[in-house]
Amino acid sequence: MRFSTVFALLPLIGAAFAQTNHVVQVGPNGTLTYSPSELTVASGDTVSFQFLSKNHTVTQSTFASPCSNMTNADGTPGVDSGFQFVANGTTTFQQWTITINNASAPMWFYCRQATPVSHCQKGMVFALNPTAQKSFAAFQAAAMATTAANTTTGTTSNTTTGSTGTTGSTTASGTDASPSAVTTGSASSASHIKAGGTAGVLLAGVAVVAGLVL
Ligand SMILES: *[C@@H]1O[C@H](CO)[C@@H](O)[C@H](O)[C@H]1NC(C)=O
Ligand SMILES: *[C@@H]1O[C@H](CO)[C@@H](O)[C@H](O)[C@H]1NC(C)=O
Ligand SMILES: *[C@@H]1O[C@H](CO)[C@@H](O)[C@H](O)[C@H]1NC(C)=O
Ligand SMILES: *[C@@H]1O[C@H](CO)[C@@H](O)[C@H](O)[C@H]1NC(C)=O
Ligand SMILES: *[C@@H]1O[C@H](CO)[C@@H](O)[C@H](O)[C@H]1NC(C)=O
Ligand SMILES: *[C@@H]1O[C@H](CO)[C@@H](O)[C@H](O)[C@H]1NC(C)=O
Ligand SMILES: *[C@@H]1O[C@H](CO)[C@@H](O)[C@H](O)[C@H]1NC(C)=O
Ligand SMILES: [Cu+2]
Repeated sequence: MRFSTVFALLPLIGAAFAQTNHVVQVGPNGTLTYSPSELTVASGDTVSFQFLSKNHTVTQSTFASPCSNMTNADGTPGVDSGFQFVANGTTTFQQWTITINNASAPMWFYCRQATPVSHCQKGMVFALNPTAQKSFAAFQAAAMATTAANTTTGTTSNTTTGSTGTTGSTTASGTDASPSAVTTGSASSASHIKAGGTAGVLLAGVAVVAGLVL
């Protein structure tokens, strides 16, 4: 009886610390896409973005403004991988990993590359834990309907907000992802990976992940 109780608890302990790493390819086969384009993940899971072509970013935005940087309620910016250039013929690729702290808060991302075309307006967006009300399809459709003015500061003639063309309008929708929704390693902590490598050796943001392994 005593032993069966102990063994019965083990799977629960394992589940409490279960943590899955999800891999998202950025620009596979030279396309302006994230693959997959949406994921449903659990709190504590990690998502590793692998930059496979061109010169893309993974940048947090909001459902309301898909192609603009997110600003958190406390004024800090959302997470951003920075530009990750991939030279032709590259065989090792940069990877950027984030840890999801709150699976109940959907998170929205876009590619900031605007040259020679806006990748976001081409539909290069990504969603974590979208909902029926706020779906990936709706998010991507809004991104593709974005005008160039949204991604360029200082050029809009819209003065109704009182602050010209900055990210002021994005703070209003910052509740989509609280500051605690994600923990991330910086772009400089991105690890090198080889094509076809396995997820087990790819984790960046080691400090966060290690905190879960007790
Ligand atoms: C990339 O191309 C390869 C070979 O054609 C194909 O197997 C793979 O599914 C493609 N990947 C994506 C994400 O389209
Ligand atoms: C990547 O794109 C950014 C933004 O367009 C640009 O500033 C940067 O120079 C590019 N990097 C390379 C290596 O071309
Ligand atoms: C783009 O800007 C327009 C006008 O300011 C705004 O109505 C619209 O919501 C913005 N769209 C996105 C996707 O940010
Ligand atoms: C978006 O965020 C990045 C990274 O912090 C920054 O370099 C860029 O200037 C921001 N873009 C806008 C339009 O604010
Ligand atoms: C890489 O190859 C593609 C396809 O051949 C080409 O369009 C692009 O200009 C090349 N990029 C660089 C940086 O050489
Ligand atoms: C997680 O996100 C949901 C939805 O935004 C929010 O209601 C909840 O307070 C958040 N939980 C924590 C612990 O931050
Ligand atoms: C100007 O900005 C306001 C507030 O963001 C928005 O409601 C309005 O639709 C915008 N007008 C135009 C013409 O973009
Ligand atoms: Cu891109």
